[in-house]
Amino acid sequence: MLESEGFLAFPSVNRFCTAPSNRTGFLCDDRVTCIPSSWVCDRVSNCRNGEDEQEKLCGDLPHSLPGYLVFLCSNPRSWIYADQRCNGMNDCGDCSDESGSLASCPPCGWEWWSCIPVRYEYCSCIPRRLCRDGVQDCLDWSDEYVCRP
Ligand SMILES: [Ca+2]
Ligand SMILES: [Ca+2]
Ligand SMILES: [Ca+2]
Repeated sequence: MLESEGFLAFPSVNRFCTAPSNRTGFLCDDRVTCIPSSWVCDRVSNCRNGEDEQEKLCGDLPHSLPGYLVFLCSNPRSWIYADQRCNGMNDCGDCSDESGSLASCPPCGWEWWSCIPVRYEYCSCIPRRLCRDGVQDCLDWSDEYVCRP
């Protein structure tokens, strides 16, 4: 359990934290700032001292990252950041981060409409703002004829 939570990379510090919108995050050295997982190793310093971009973390992605920041897609060659799991977007490319048993996401929230999307970027629901916008987003056209924005 300790290894999977990243204690090996940070023997003395547990940097797990919860970023805004309930996303899995990374705690900066100031012990207050919690940045979303996907801001780690994105080549932009988000922590004051740049500790989110240090070589020890980013040298061998994703293995150099603590496990809680990483979600492994069902395709063994693909991985995403933990905060990209269950965010409605098809980040793995095969929807294993949204509709797979690995991800075990809750059902689409009220701001989403459940259907089979026609666009690759969504998996099992589309954002409600796409309802009645004059463009087909669901295979069955329910976004244009049933859904209310
Ligand atoms: Ca960063
Ligand atoms: Ca996703
Ligand atoms: Ca639409």
